[in-house]
Amino acid sequence: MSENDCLFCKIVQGEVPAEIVREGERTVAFRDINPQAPTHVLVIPREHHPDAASAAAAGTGLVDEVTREAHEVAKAEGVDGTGYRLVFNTGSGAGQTVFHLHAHVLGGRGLNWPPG
Ligand code: D5M
Repeated sequence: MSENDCLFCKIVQGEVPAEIVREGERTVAFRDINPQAPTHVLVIPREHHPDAASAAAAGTGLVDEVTREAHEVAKAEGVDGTGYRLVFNTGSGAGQTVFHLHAHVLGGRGLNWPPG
């Protein structure tokens, strides 16, 4: 999918509404539309990268920043103490449906392992 018709680029640009919980210079965090846990927030870079691997390959520290922002979200949501899950679905076989890098921050309930 190109940047032009990327759903999460449209959220960054304010063209698609989202419940934004945190904004950084290079990142935006918003609640998942289909929450799988009491806390389910997506952290994305403003810049378009299809997945975490391609963002990491760019070598600009963006994946680190997404991860730091995810921890700030977990703290703000009060789930850092009990623990939270940070998920980068990568590839359609792993369940990735939106091809703009996003970290799922999941918490607020017991989380099983292995995931489904
Ligand atoms: O995760 C993609 C996630 O994106 C999935 O959990 C639903 C969520 N989603 C899809 N559209 C929206 C909008 N408009 N707002 C908020 N959240 C959204 P993946 O890892 O690609 O399966």
